[in-house]
Order: sequence, then structure tokens, then C-alpha cells
Amino acid sequence: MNATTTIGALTSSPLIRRHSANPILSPGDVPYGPAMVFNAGVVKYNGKYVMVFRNDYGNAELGTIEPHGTTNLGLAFSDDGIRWEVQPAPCWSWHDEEVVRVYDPRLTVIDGRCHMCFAVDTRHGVRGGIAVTDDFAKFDVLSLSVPDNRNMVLFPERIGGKYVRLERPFPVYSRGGVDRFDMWMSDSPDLRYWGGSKLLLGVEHVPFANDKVGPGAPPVRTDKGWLTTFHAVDIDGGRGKNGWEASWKKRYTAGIMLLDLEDPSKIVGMYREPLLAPEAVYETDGGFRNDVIFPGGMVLEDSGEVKIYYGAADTVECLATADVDDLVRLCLEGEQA
Ligand code: BMA
Repeated sequence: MNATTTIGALTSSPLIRRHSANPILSPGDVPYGPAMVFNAGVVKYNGKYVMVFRNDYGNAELGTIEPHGTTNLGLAFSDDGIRWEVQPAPCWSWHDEEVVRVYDPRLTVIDGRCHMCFAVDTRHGVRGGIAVTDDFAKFDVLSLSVPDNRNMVLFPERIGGKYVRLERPFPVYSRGGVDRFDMWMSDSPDLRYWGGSKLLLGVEHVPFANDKVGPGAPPVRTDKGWLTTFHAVDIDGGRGKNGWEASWKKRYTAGIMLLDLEDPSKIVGMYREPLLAPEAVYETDGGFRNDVIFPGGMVLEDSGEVKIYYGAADTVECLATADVDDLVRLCLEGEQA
């Protein structure tokens, strides 16, 4: 598979259901005027669901976007993971001489404390950051990678005594100057110093990608392994205007795989088709960038229901649900296919 091989039509697994309340968060739900609210991190924390989401600004009718420096992160709480109480002001932004913005938060509770991974655009490249917060008002930054890296997610437990993260560096020089970005993992004794980096999943391993693959939501533990989503991107030179910009040739789908509990660098199984492909109108039409599904939150309920939160069309936040046993089976059957 390479960038010149087009992927064609893709559909979602029948085992996943889009929630009837979708989009569960839209710009109109947020009192301080963003034009897009998307790519949220979601966890259950202290008895509530917590969502940290990305706000971008612009004018949907005119199709204009405000400079990246205006991006900030919003905060919402929920009792059921479906209806959200949006807080009156953004909870975090970062904009100075060096940092342009922080965005695409992912939340993981480790040892009872809420950790947030985020992307950081800086004047010298894109960095991946990790912070910890106890109140969603103050974020202590524990580490920032060198450029270029982003889409970091943390596992909710230490594995073999170490913290583990998934990530997506984006090398350009060595890959012929085109997008060809894969999913990696690293470990750390303290969440500050990272090493032991290994390739986890290459674009060539995913039949529905020809451009890049990267982490989605932080993994959840099941008996059979760490269940985790990823985003998979295909590009088709024949696509043209598909959103606010003059041209948007990419499609983002969500995949699902299972990693070994003791050694998550081993893929136990992967579903060879998308778990979610853009099909609903809020995924395919009227957004800033249509045909984008970007998972960032995954909650495993005691009932066995899995809630998957995803940004749709870089404009709204959505929810889809599935049964955990079905998802595990999809991954394992995919491996035998
Ligand atoms: C990626 C990131 C995401 C975004 C996606 C689609 O590169 O910037 O934040 O959702 O592109 O535009």
C-alpha cells in the first residue's frame, strides 16, 4: 500500500452504534463563541464524566478561520456521559513568544490523578505534552517532547513498573517528504523522561490507510488485552473541496486493536476494516474538514458497554457505543482472517 493506491469506499462496523443524541457537543452549546468544538478527551473521574475539548474560532458562513493562536481548551461535566454541562470559560490555553497553541487533549486517570496529553504547536515545530491536573484549573506540565510528535495517549496503569504512552512522530526527511506517519510507543519511570521507543503499527499494516496512522483514545484494560482505537488516514488525489478550505483530500477513520497486557508493543489482534468510517451527515457534510473521525476518549462501563468519543468533521464532538466483547472479538477474528 502506498500513497498512490486509493482506498475507495469504507463503511463502519455494524457492531458500533452512533448515539441518537449526536452531536453530543456543538459550537452552540459553548457560551464563549467557538466555531468548532472537537477532538475531546473524556474520562470518568471522581464520580462524574469529564470532557476537555478543543475550541477553534472562525466564521462558518464566511468560511474564515481565526489564527491558530486563538485555539483553547474547554471543560464540561456530565452525570451520564451524554448530556454535558459546559463550563462558562475555557480551562486552558497557552500562547506566548514560543508556543502558538495547545490542542487535541486526551485524558487518563493514573493513580487517582487526571493526566492530560496534548499537542503543542510551537515556533520550532509540533511537540507532544503531558500535564497533570487535580482541578482542571491548573495544569502542571510534566514533559514536552522534541518536535515533531503528537497524538500521545497514556495507559491508565504502569506496565512492568513503567508508564507507557502511544504517540505519532512525523518524520519527513527520511520518508521522501510525504506524509507517512506511524504509531510508536515509549516508556518512562516518572512521566517526565521517555525512552525505550518502539514502532507499534505502521501505515502498511492497516488496509484502510495509505497516509498515516496514530493513537486514538487512551487504551482500556480487558481480560484479553488492552483495547485501543487508532486513527487511520487515506488520501485520494481525486478529492477536492470538502469543507471550508479550497481542497481537502484526506479521510480519517477509526480503527480498533488489542495489545498484549504485559507487553503492549505486541499486537494481539486488529480489526482489518474501520470500526467507524464517515457516514453520518455530521461526519460528511457542513464541517470545517469533512470526512474526519478522530477518536480521543474511550470509557468501559461496568455493564460492558464501551463509549467512544470522537471529533467529527473537525467541528463537533460525537459518541458511539459498542459491547466490549464484540470489540475484542472483532480484533481477534481480524487477526485470523
Ligand atoms: C490532524 C490534527 C487533528 C485534526 C485532523 C484532521 O493532523 O490536526 O487535530 O482533527 O488533522 O484535520
